[in-house]
Amino acid sequence: MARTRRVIAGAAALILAVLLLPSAGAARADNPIVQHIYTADPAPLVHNGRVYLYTGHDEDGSTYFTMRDWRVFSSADMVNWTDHGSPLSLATFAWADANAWAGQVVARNNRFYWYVPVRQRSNGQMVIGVAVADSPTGPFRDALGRPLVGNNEIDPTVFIDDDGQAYLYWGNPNLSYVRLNADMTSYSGGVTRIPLTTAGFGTRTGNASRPTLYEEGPWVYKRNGLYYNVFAAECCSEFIGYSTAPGPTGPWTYRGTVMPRQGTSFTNHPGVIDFNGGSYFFYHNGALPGGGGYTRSVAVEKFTYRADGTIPALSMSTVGAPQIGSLDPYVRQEAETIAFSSGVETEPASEGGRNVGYLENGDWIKVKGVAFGAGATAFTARVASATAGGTVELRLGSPTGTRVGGCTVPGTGGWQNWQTVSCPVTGATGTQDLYLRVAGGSGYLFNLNWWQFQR
Ligand code: FUB
Repeated sequence: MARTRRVIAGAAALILAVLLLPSAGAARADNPIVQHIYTADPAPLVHNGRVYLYTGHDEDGSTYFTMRDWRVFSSADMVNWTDHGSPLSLATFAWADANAWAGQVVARNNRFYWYVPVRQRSNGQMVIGVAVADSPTGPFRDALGRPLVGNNEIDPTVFIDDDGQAYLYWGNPNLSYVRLNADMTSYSGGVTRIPLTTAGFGTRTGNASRPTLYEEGPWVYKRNGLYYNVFAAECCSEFIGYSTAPGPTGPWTYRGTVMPRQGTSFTNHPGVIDFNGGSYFFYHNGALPGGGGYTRSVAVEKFTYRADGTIPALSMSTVGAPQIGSLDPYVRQEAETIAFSSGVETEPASEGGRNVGYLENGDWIKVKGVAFGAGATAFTARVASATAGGTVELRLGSPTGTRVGGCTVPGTGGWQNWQTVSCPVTGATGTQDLYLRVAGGSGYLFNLNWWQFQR
């Protein structure tokens, strides 16, 4: 079968946009977090020293919220993100037929529960489904074989209080919640609607049916004894506002703007975590080439709460969050661990996990903050090629930076026929941004599964 390639419109414009960004090393773009597909509706989860970032997936060229699956990425340093693919899709829910929209994952009982809004086939209404997995990267399975709850509204957020009581909130245009049972897949009591008062959620003018700023996308959490509800406000376009409360069910007090209307997406969607001593705000915009309201991209900013617990107003940036620590090149690294890239795609690898593929001459992967220390002497990579192969060039600082090595990749007889190649390295010392640059003839050259340097 012919090898096909999903092409994000304007890939050439992406390269141009990246080249036009500020050139100081620290200011090089790391937002949006994912460059090879459009992502939306970020839902970060901290687990075992990593951030797992669950997202929706806007289809290329979409002119509506055409979304069929969800995606997972993870990072230990907030800049190099590993693509774990799609462990949950509409196909997981036999009773759903469309709208894989904004969800959230929570961990409990050594399991991971993913609450998502989808359209129920039988009546065309939006409902909330729940999938469960034994690992944060799945695979996820339908926990119930039916919706958990439904009132034709969207955007679940889930929160487990210190006393073990879990709450599931959701809604647009209303805001409702249920008390989840300890099994996380059933609830006790009925659906409670949170009063949308202007004191609680701010005042919207000119829309009699929606008197408050609350629109959709709630993200509820607790920090230092204070309960937060960060949400998409007004429409359209949306900004991000937030409210606080002394308890999980209110009463809520509107606190102001977290992120003003920015970017080229008319929606935005919050996800907030504390990780490794820092606080991080995830959101989406239309920053990729071809990007917009239906072709969005997830990004992140680091921030600091004020002493009284309020959140300062944040701006979208192309810089993103600072790196936590550095990346060790002397242990095996997945090729799909990427700070920024141009021209690459990822796909399932026959050896497990994913590989980077559809690589053509000039494509590159940036891996940020690679700690070479006293110096690397060699580079090893797991490669495959159904054509004549090419060269994986090792460059520092930029795609055209100092070349410290280059491994020849032979034809291996197939895109999933894997071989290990090695080559010498000179001049890779200290901590550097590493660029794996693809060189060769025309067409697709080779695939890359993993790589590792030797001292
Ligand atoms: O991604 C589809 C919908 O757009 C989400 O459910 C909303 O929060 C908005 O981001």
